[in-house]
Amino acid sequence: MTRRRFIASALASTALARFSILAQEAAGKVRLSLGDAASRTVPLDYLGFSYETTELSNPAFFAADNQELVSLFRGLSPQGVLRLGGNSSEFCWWHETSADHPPELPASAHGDTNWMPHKFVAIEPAAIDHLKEFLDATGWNAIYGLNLGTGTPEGDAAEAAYVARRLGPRLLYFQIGNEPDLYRNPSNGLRPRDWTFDTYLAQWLAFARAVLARVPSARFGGPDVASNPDWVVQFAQQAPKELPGKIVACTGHYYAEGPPDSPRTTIARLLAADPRVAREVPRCIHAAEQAGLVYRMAEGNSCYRGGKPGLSNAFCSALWAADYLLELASFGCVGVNLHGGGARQIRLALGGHLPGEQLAPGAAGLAAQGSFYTPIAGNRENGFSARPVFYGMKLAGLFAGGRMRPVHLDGSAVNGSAWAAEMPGGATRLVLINKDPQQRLDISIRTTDAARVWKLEASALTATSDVTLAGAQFKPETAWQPEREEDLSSKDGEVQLPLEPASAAALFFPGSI
Ligand code: BDP
Repeated sequence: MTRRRFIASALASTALARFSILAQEAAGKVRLSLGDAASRTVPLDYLGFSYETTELSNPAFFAADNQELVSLFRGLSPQGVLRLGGNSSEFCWWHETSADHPPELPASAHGDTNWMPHKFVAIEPAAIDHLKEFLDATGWNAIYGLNLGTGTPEGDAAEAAYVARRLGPRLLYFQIGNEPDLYRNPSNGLRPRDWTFDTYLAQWLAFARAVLARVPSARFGGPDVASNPDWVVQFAQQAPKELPGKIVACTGHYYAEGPPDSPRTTIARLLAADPRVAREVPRCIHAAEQAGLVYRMAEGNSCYRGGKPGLSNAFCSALWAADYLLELASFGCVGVNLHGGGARQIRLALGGHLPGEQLAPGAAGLAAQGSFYTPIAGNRENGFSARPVFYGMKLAGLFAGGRMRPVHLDGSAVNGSAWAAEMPGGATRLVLINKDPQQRLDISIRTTDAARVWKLEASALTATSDVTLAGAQFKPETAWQPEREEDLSSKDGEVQLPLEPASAAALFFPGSI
């Protein structure tokens, strides 16, 4: 998961690409124009969260009467995708009857150099019953991760049968195994060193066939890799031939930075473009589409190993998330799930480690409210709140249902990006992001139409609590509404937007521009 530094060297001009803004006119001045809309639509359920499966060990968490959590899910999107999985999905066992038992703990599951759970957690039917009610209350659907690492085909089939029966159409598909490309690494250790894609696929198919024997209507996504795009391509090419019509999605994960204790995990690097995304994600999407599948980024966030305090929970992560989610949408990715949940669950998923806790004074107190990267912090006892990254997701979600349009920028050396979409009915939406902490960006758009503007703002890239979108904060007790909408009228055939350093804006035009 190493990250290569991006050196802006040329103005990206390919359709639907991400644009770096290069020196040309006076610093900070940018002229923007749009190309034709893409043929595909950003799905209405583009946004999603990913949680550890162990979150289900408390059946009161994903429950319809957990009103604050329901409200924040609905506030993010009226329809989204909740993915359950992560490392902990490999160490959960299905406890339906007294005959069910946890598997043997693998020999690898101990010690300081192993980053997988070191104990098993039971999931009981009541959690699935409540999950169904939670999904109904939010309007969301689910992707459910089954245990390949330590599970058995029969055990998974029994769990899948209950989950499919209970969730019904709210279940989009199953995944089997989390990040199997890492199983052979000593920090994971779920399989021996000679583990390959071929051995993986053979085992995956045996599990999928066992599930299908119990649940003929089951659908699957995979391979849910941590970082190996070759496995995605191989999965797309081989798995659907073995199970025609049963596999619907390819899935992968992406963490922009990490680990949190590395000196290289900085805000500056988070906000610089990562060429790995533009290189590898389109390749995975292409492979999926060749096989008639979609591609979803089912897990990820700003920084792996639980996130980094001061970065993952700060405003910089909102700007990162808006840009990253829209970049993936421009490639044709059908959705992105950002990982989070309670620090307790993430620590357990990482073999008892949560390195961010040692990094800053107060970090342990912060962890008491949630993992550092979680978009929603809190718990039922103390209430829930939206973290900055949530706001970035919300901004990107404004394009759901629209068709992305390529953006052409002529401009100066500022770290920013611009995204556009044609919405149903012909309206145009823009998201403009200024990631530069010092330089204002003056954007001009040639149009005679006026725009409505929502600003995404905070006092600094490191701000953790004063983020607003259109002047309003997300509060679990009330439905979010914009409080400060600005109107930008056109003068001399141009709309001019001054975009403050470290901020973003959504522009709404009533028609095509
Ligand atoms: C991913 C795992 C997830 C972890 C996350 C992390 O799937 O369970 O919580 O990394 O490192 O690899 O934070």
